Amino acid sequence: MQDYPLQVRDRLINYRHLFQKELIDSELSQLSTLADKLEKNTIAIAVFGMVSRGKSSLINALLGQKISETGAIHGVTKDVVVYEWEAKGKLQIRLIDTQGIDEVGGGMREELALKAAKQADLILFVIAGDMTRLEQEAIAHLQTFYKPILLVFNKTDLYTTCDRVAIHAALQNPEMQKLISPQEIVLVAADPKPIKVRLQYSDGRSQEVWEKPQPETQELKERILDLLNTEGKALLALNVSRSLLEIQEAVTHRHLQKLQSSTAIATFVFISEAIAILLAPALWLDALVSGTLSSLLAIWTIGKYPIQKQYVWLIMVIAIATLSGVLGLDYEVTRYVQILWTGLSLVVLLNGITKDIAISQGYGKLGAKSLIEQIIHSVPDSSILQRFRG
Ligand SMILES: Nc1nc2c(ncn2[C@@H]2O[C@H](COP(=O)(O)OP(=O)(O)O)[C@@H](O)[C@H]2O)c(=O)[nH]1
Ligand SMILES: [Mg+2]
Repeated sequence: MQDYPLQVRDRLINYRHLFQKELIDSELSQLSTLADKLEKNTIAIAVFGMVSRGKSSLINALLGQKISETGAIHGVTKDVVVYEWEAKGKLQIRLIDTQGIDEVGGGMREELALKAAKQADLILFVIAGDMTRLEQEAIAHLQTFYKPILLVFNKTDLYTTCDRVAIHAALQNPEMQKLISPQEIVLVAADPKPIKVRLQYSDGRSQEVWEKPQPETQELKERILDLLNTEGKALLALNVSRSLLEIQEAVTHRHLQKLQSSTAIATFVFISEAIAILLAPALWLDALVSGTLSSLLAIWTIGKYPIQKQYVWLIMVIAIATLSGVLGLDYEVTRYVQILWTGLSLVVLLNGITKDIAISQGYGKLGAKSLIEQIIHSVPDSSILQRFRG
């Protein structure tokens, strides 16, 4: 398999280098964070779901100790909380606890949870029984960000084996399979309820006591570690590409806005030049004036878009057109040739900028989009990323 993290890193660094001037501070620091993530191979796993499904309990069970606060009341987990899990080979794993997508005072916290989910390379979506509409919508939404999801069916201790099988089967119906494939569903009991056990003593006495069963999360743990082992790099590369793409889209948006104003200015310059050339009393004078104006415009535009250096030749063309005017070649011909040159060069220049913007936006050498597609198309059929091929 290709070393995708390395490829993303190259693109990220080159992009940063080329567009240094155009990137705002928050984007620059985000790029540093992303490069760092690639450097350290940090995988973030966000635990997501509705309130009281046992997200915090699950994290405690995975960590093997009670770190995250849990409870029956709404909104125990106040913020997005990050825990370091055991380092697995070269990967560093982070578990991110989030608030429920439906918690009291929703809006803001939901946004926070979503932000955490966006940062995540893998999502554990915790449910505890049949899925609600909100849960289905949330999963579909997360998938639009190319987020691979393991569906964690928690609190299985509350169901009889029969009910458990029925719910599991329901989660695998054709409608549901559009969201989650059967091999992406894992059953756990993160914090099973205490059960009554009867102790029978040898002297005939017996006593009933409450005993707390061990969490049942071993299968999930193995599934996660196995997944990271085979797909960790692809997940990491995909997620960083996705963040890079977001930055590229923001930069492109700003470019396009600038381009609009450049086009307006260029049109204005061209029309004034054309009028000036047609009306000018002395050819050498208007040639000088219009040549200077066009050159300035070209330099200004090229300066705005550093990758436009290849259009420097346009300045030469404008200069030659100007020179032909100054040298006083045939008056009529020179006049029209000049207007033509100026107009044409502006069109080529603006066109070039537009094209370059389109390239840097996603599909070009530096674009994250093409890389995302490459990654998704190169994964084996058994991959959790296979779902995003469509
Ligand atoms: N019976 C049972 N209860 C659980 C299980 N996991 C969590 N709970 C309980 O569900 C409640 C909510 O858990 P919590 O982890 O705070 O949910 P969160 O809001 O999703 O973080 C707590 O009272 C937990 O003890 C489980 O596997 N079985
Ligand atoms: Mg919680």
